[in-house]
Amino acid sequence: MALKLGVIGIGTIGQEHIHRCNNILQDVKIVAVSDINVEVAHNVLNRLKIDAKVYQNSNHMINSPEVDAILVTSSDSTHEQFVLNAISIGKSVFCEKPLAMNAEGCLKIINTEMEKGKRLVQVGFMRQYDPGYCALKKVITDGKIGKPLILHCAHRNENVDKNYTTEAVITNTLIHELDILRWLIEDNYKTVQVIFPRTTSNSHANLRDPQIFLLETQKGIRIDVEIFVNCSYGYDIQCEVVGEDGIARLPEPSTVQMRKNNLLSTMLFTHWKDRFIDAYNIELQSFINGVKNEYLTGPSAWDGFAASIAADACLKAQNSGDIEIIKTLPCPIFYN
Ligand code: ISE
Repeated sequence: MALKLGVIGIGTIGQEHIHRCNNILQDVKIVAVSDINVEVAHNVLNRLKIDAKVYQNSNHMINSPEVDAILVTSSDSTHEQFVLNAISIGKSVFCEKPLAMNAEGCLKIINTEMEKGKRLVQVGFMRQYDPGYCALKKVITDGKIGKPLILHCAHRNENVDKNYTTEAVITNTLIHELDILRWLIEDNYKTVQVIFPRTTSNSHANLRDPQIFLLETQKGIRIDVEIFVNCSYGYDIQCEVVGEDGIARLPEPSTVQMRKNNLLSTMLFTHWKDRFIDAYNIELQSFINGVKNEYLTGPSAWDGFAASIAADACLKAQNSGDIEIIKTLPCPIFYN
């Protein structure tokens, strides 16, 4: 029997997930969606040719016996409460990142999940399923470049809208790096400092762009992450690991090479939904299988919490200009 899903929020990622659930993935059906704007929701469902019930009140949808599990794809600041509402009645939730706006919010989710006695939450850290990052991790864990010493990373978006702020660089974008780098090198963060280079003239009033995050891990690895969300040339994710015996780089996604007009070129993606399409498909299928088998294995609420502890320190460092401590807690057996 197909897993019956209800989706909260039908922005870009909500629409992408609805489409993949009903057209690409196995054993799943979108039966309901909720959005404050019911008319827009109906229009989106018509366009996607999906027959699902539309709710204005997301909590009514969460409580509906017609819905087995929930996808939270609403705006970032609403995630925490929807996840809490769903897991309090024992329903599994796939929640887009960030799990909550700070570590305190993630901790509430962790405590509720642990009280329920089983994993109910998977966080949308899709890069853990990206074939490129998985291959890079294998090179590191196989010891091919020796112990990692330094990581150079960049996360560039072509542009962002006017609502995007200096803080959102951390809570909405850097949060992916904070998760994936911790996963990649199996280490926790110790400190962070934020550097603001000259701001691009493509930015706007409430956004300092680009920003550089200098992180140190507990094993002494140094990481620099450039976040540049108005880079204007495309969507570009870079990661280079400098090890004792060699260097390993995240592979470029493969696109066709062209020779034309005196140029040798390959296409760059312009949007994250295309760059990470395989990872999104695999992560969501893993959630669906996990709920059906009553055993979730994907990025957990603890991963969401660990990334948010680091994000909180990054926010502090943005304001202080100092090196801020990242206080990591030991992971409970429940999440091992
Ligand atoms: C967006 O929400 C994502 O999750 C993308 O992966 C990230 O690259 C982008 O910066 C975010 O705004």
